[in-house]
Amino acid sequence: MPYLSPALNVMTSAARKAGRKLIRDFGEVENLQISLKGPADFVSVADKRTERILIEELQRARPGYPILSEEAGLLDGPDKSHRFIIDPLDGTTNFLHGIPHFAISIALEREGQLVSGVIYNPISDDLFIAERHHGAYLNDTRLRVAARKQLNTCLSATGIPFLGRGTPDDQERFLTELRAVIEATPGIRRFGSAALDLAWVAAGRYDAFWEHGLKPWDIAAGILMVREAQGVATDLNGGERMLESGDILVANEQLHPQLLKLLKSAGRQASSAAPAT
Ligand code: 2AM
Ligand code: CA
Repeated sequence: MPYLSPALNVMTSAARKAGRKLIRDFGEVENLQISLKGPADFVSVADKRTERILIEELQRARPGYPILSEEAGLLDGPDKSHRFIIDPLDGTTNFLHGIPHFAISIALEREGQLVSGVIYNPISDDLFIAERHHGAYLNDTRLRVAARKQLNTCLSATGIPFLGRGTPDDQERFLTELRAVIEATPGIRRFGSAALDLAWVAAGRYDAFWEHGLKPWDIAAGILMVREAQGVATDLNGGERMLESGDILVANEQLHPQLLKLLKSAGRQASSAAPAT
């Protein structure tokens, strides 16, 4: 059975409570697909409502902790040694299109270190949890990253830049990376929820995941999840500044250095091809 610290217990029940609301709202979105206006406004209300439930639950149990949240920004609190980092709905585009692949993500930092994480897909009822030094679990099953060692067997997930996000150079770098990974590996997936991508690497479903320009709430819980499943998580320079830079690569110990080398060399290739400014 997984070890549930008191904080992880609070985070898990907050995620489950908010998840029940998301399930009901998701049913409504499926109905709205056929309306001319579409479900966009409804989804943004659903997103904020889920955030409110999470914040209420977390604040009730841990009133002094600051909370960094996707919609509300930073809600400050007097306890400077802790911070919750939450995403009420990761995979909004999937939710909006009636695709049942999205999650609630909640992380807890203590003294600047990630100590607890929850990623919950309410539709599949997959509850991923991690506690520093106590492992990562999917429901009651302990997680371990996959053992595949070679790039020619490595299934990766990634995120594709969208809605003009990033500069043309960022997009060029991504396309160069994509080409390098396409040439070296048997498959790449883009499922649209960074939190679930990370949880799935922890669960050994994907062998690796990389993306640029993510936000702390997309990845904080997932970083702990992967590490507690014996995986390696770094930024794309091989450093620890994932939350600051928004760039991330996760994989097992054998694949991580191979992918890092591949992606770095693709990044160099893209920047040397870019016209001087
Ligand atoms: P979000 O659903 O909470 O916004 C994947 O690329 C990550 O980028 C997701 O975790 C997603 O988080 C975020 N994202 C924001 N806008 C997106 C879009 N239009 N398409 C795909 N992902 C998007
Ligand atoms: Ca997100």
